Amino acid sequence: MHFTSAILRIPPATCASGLTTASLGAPDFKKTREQFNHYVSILSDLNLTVTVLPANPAFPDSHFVEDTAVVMPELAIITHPGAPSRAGEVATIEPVLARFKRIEHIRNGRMDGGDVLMVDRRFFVGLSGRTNREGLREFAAIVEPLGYRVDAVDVGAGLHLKSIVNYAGNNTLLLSAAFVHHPAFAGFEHIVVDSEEEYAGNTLWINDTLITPDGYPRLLARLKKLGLPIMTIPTSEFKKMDGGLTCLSLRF
Ligand code: CIR
Repeated sequence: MHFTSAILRIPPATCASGLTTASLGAPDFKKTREQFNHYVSILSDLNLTVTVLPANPAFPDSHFVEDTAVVMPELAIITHPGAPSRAGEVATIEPVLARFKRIEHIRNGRMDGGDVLMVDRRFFVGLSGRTNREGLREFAAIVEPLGYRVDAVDVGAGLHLKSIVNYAGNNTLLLSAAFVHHPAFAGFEHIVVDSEEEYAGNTLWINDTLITPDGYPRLLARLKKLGLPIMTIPTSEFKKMDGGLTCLSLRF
């Protein structure tokens, strides 16, 4: 697994009107943009070719671009986001991804990209409030013939699978305690993320560099033991809208 490109979308001035379950107050627009710019600069510094799309104020959550597609070496799958207010976001992503990849679609089921974790030739797909069994079935019908293994994981109360399980390189998963014994994750090393630091479990792996939210010292100490380069980044404004680091880009 090696990424050379990323697609991002500038947060819109309407970003405080997006969906959230957090009780952390409204995000500050200026600070949101600053944190976004910081994220863009980190991906560029890691030598990814970064495509930054214009803000789309009609869709307040549209900078959480990860939910609109699943991109893999062979093709890109345009999802069918589970939240009605986000379904229209895919229309502006498809023509951009079509410049890079053959396109497939989730048509009848529901799926958010935040529920899809790719680790080499495997996909873990969260069944959540946003991704349903029909979405999973359609997804598997596209990727299994290409030689990928697909495992379903019931996300329970979390927003997305990647709110609670992420890949940190070196055959290691960061996961919440409740998922440690899930059979899908057998065969991996585990770093269990403390419940108070659960948000930081959404750490981003880019070609063996880890990008992790600022302000989560216990997880940071454990990540350091992996021996990979680590960068920390402020995420307070995204957290207010249930957004983490993986949500802000499509990487391929
Ligand atoms: C939403 O609820 O859809 C957005 N406010 C946050 C989406 C976060 N996306 C992600 O974790 N992949």
